[in-house]
Amino acid sequence: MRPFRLEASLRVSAALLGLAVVFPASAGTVTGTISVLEKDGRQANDLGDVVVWVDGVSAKARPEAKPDAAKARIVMRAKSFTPHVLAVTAGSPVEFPNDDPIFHNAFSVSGENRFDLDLYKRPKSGQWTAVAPGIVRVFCNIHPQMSAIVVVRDNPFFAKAGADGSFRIPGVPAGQYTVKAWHERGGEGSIAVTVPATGEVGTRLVLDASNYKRSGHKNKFGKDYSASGADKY
Ligand SMILES: [Cu+2]
Repeated sequence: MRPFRLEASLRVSAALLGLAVVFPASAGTVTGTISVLEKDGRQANDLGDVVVWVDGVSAKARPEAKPDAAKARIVMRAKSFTPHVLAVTAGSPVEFPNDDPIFHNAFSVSGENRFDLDLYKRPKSGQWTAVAPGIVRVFCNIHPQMSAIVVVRDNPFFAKAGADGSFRIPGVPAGQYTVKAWHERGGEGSIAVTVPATGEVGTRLVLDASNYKRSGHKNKFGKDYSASGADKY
């Protein structure tokens, strides 16, 4: 009876806090810091674009598990996607409102998450629903400089790092997992962790961006962006 009561009391607490996540009775917090080292050994200045996740948690991915998942959005403004990096669970809708008075498009050719929202301008918005776990690279078919990344996960245990590289993922069911971190230039890194039944486990990961080479991308037809294309809109 005792474990049931404990769980029941946690459910009530979660309900009182307005949280959609029902933490299991035995759950710990994964916390830590991610570093991304650039060519000259200095720290990257966009650590807030690092996504950290706990791999292999059997808890089902539920779009409602993250309180803000239903409102996930990437705004097109001043010929740029903001935020540049977003993390959601598979099945979550992502809105792409255009805040510019000119046409933009959002498309991806990233595997199962391929999509194309066509052309629209302010105040219209488009929506895409994340399909499969993975890294989704989003571009605009008119402006080659516009890019965003959506990290799609199969469980709700993920976080974006803070500007200082710190992160915190609460409510992870106790057990042994791999924690992974991903950054656009630093790539993916991973480390094994044992999540305790209560309390925290600290971890630290360093991603190496020193070998990163910037490369261009094709438009949604798999062709090079033409200089004249942008003039049409
Ligand atoms: Cu555009």
